[in-house]
Amino acid sequence: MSATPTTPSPAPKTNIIGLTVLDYRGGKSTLCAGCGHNAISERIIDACFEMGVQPEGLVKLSGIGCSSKSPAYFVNRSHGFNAVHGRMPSVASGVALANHKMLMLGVSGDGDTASIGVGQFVHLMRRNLPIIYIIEDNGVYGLTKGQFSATADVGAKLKTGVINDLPPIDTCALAIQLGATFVARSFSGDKKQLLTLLKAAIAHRGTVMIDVISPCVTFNDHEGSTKSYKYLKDHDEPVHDVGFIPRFENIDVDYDPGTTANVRMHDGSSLRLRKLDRDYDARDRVNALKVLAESHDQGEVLTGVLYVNPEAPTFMDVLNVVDEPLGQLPETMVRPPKRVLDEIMEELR
Ligand SMILES: Cc1ncc(C[n+]2csc(CCOP(=O)(O)OP(=O)(O)O)c2C)c(N)n1
Ligand code: SF4
Ligand SMILES: [Mg+2]
Repeated sequence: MSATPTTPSPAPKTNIIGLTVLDYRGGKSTLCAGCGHNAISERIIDACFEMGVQPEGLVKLSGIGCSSKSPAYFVNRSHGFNAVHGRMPSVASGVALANHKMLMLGVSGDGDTASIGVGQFVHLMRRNLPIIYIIEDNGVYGLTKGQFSATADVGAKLKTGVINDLPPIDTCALAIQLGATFVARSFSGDKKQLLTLLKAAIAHRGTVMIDVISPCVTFNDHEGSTKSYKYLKDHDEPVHDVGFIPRFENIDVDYDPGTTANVRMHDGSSLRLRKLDRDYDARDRVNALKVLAESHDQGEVLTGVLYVNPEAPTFMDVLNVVDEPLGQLPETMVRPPKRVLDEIMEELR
């Protein structure tokens, strides 16, 4: 009896560097099923695959929290550093200085960033260090059973009935005010928008800060929560449709010049902002702060690219860092000769 011929399965899709999406996978998530953080990890995998990120050229950084566990769930083949609670920015600064050729991706939580880590966060934002800094924002400390964080809205209610009466820190407004050069807000449930933002973030040179509302299904997804799936679905207000054109794809010019702003990124790719009824220019910093304040007063969650400035010098430009990674320079280049050290000692006499 002859065996029935089997049709070969199609070869998996590969990206510009010949890898499949499986090459960007991480370990199995131990977070709660339905946690917004899991959806964000999936989008990071898709964005790295679609942008052809070299896994070994990626450094994943985080602090402490459910959100900060996420880097274990994407791009296994990269480097990773899980810092102390709220202290990821100083570790990231060290990594950037040691090897600025790496792509740096930080994942933090609203507690890790806006509560214990706010001191480090503000200094990171004012340096324009090349890093993608994602806040997985659920308004609570998920890992320690759901206490309010500093991004919780006034009047938000915990499962236990406790009401928050302190005003929230708007991390996007803070980042814009302090000098971050790509500031966006999104929602873990908005696959298309989040993927587009992450792809644009990978192409940006400078500090990218994306606050992603990411519901905690275990402690903050009930009636009265302002970071729940239902609240976001009812109050999400996109500032524009976001389109991103990577440099290695054909540029399909299907925009209307009267209603679209194109922003050219440093790697030659461009970010396309399609304005809807609101005449929004993401390059206007003062206006970005104004619309954020207005939307907050109206109880809206503005999503999209709120502010972008692709021309600002990065921390590496300001420091005039040599092109070769500092961590790879030979000792002969980093150690001053005895004569120079003797001169310094002489000056100190
Ligand atoms: C120095 C220090 N203080 C407190 C804690 C306890 N702790 C662990 S995670 C966490 C908050 C995490 O909240 P968030 O960053 O919002 O992450 P989520 O779990 O909500 O994703 C706290 C207070 C700690 N680990 N270390
Ligand atoms: S406790 Fe909340 S934040 Fe933590 S994994 Fe579960 S749903 Fe996510
Ligand atoms: Mg949190």
